[in-house]
Amino acid sequence: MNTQQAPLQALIFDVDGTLADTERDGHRIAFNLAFADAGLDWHWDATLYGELLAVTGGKERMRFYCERHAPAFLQQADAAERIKALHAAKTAHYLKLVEAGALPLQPGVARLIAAARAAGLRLAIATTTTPENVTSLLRASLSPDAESWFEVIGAGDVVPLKKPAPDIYLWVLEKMQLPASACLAFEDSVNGLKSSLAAGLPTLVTESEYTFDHDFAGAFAVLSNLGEPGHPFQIRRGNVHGKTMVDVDLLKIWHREAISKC
Ligand code: XBP
Ligand code: MG
Repeated sequence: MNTQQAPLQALIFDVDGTLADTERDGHRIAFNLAFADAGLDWHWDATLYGELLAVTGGKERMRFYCERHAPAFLQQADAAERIKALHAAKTAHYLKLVEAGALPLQPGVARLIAAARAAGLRLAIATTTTPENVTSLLRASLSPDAESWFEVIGAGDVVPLKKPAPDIYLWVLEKMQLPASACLAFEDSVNGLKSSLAAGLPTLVTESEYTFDHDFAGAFAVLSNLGEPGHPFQIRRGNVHGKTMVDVDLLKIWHREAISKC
């Protein structure tokens, strides 16, 4: 079969902002706890953190912060090791927050994942965050065995270039042995969208706390969230074909429309 006409086979999800709103009350808190543990006077308030989110990846984000606010830190011969150690401490704090149930899933995520599994769609993850953060969130918020629902989990430093580079999505596609035209991606940020689009993936955007004002040009639809029964999504852009929540039928329609334009 011509891959351009391939039916929808797989869904590839971003994690932070897409599965759960993890940044302000998760990653940010964990960074600040790690800074305090290390005796640093750095504190990332919610506004500053929004600016720092321009850079994906925790180690990269700390370096970006230092370049602007603590350049002397980077002059140290062991700056890279110290950033690595801070990041390990941050991950430990983040995992505790996740395990405590501090980061609930976005509306419609559990419902759509269950429906996709029931429909036989293959599932994968493509994220810049650390692998343990993903598995822990899946276990805490979906099911103790939810990690096994995802055929491929592409995360963290498995590729050298993080989003907005396409590398993590291309890595996942390669592992799944699927063309981009057989998949849909789910993203919440402009960096994520650039990454998925550059990998050739038709992409649905659902907004998150820090991303509602991003420019989502290129997404086939932009919604407030996936919607739940009785709690419809709000449509920012795109044709939802009369639906009030995203379901597998709607994904198949969007996928057909997207690949017919390729
Ligand atoms: C998510 C991120 C991540 C987390 C931090 O971006 O930028 O870096 O904030 O994770 P996306 P780590 O949703 O586009 O993948 O600290 O584990 O790197
Ligand atoms: Mg994201």
